[in-house]
Amino acid sequence: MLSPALFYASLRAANIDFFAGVPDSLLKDFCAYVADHAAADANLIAANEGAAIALAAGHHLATGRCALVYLQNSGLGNALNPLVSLADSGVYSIPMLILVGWRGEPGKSDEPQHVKQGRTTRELLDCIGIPHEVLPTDADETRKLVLRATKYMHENQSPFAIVVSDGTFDKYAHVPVSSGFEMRREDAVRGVASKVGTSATIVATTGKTARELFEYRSEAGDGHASDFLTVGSMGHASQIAMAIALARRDRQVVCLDGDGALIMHMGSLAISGTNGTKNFKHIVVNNGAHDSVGGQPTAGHDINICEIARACCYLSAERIVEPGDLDEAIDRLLQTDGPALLEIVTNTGARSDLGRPTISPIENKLSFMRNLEE
Ligand SMILES: Cc1ncc(C[n+]2csc(CCOP(=O)(O)OP(=O)(O)O)c2C)c(N)n1
Repeated sequence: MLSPALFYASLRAANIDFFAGVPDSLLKDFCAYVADHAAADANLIAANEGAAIALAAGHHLATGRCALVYLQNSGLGNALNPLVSLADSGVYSIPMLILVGWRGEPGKSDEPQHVKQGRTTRELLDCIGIPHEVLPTDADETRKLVLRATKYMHENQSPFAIVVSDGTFDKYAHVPVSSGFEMRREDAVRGVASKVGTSATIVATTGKTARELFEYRSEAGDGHASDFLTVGSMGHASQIAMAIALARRDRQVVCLDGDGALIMHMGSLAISGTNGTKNFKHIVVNNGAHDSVGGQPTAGHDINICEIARACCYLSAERIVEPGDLDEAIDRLLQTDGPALLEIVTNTGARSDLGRPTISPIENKLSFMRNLEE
């Protein structure tokens, strides 16, 4: 295993001292080390992976140095456009080092949403002409790789990628900061699912929200047909929900979103606010973190999501913090005309024994579509 400290030191020795990215579970120990050791203004958790590429580009334009961009391979799609139309040697030719968490690596078992992404990660990098190597666990080999990458970036003035297999990094003891809020995401998810029941439709966001919803439904004997789990496609649950709400105006359609996901594609709020129908209800469980992949902070607790929603033409937006307010707030949301938003502010954290959906995405889709036809 590789020490995050050693990798960080190798990067610093190569003059890489600006970091931007979207966190990933495979990179969480390295990301936690960077968070504890880089200055706050030298480690920006970006809205999405494309924005992280743009931050690295801006850093290079201002300083002439290369930044490190960290991302899960799921985020390569978000990064693709600025990689080929900004950083590419045929356009502005901007060097940067890209650290890619390799979910779904061939030969390792992973969730369905990671399988194709994992199989095509290196092909995708080949296809856009970004050279890449797998991060070794040996200290000397790692230092040599960083030197090779640096030499390439300087000589070619273009990006280089390092792909990181599961289990590469040693554990780094990171003490998560408690925001002090009483509720946890799971309290909110369970509260919503029990109130909304199965007559309404829920579209849940990527990560532990969908997993907690799935577990609640199994325990409650509700079945899973009224929920769409959106196991991948982070940030897009609200638009899936909105289009369902448009097509099925007789149904309450609830998007159960996360703050990281909301921020990732925040532009969709404007579209939901201006096109969302009466039956479109948007719940954001705001724990101020990318909790599902290690608890790295988002801007969620610093921004005013309700004000943003109102400014985007949502007809109403309410924020609750106290567990005792949850039931009534959900009742109000369901009774109010949409597009309407409810922000539930929570702390981070999840049960360590949280399970994963035991039905496949296709089973989820088919039973969900059958349920919608009823
Ligand atoms: C495009 C993309 N980038 C990154 C990820 C990795 N990822 C999965 S869940 C998650 C965090 C989601 O944060 P939030 O929406 O706030 O929900 P929370 O986990 O805090 O409940 C991340 C970064 C992903 N699945 N897809």
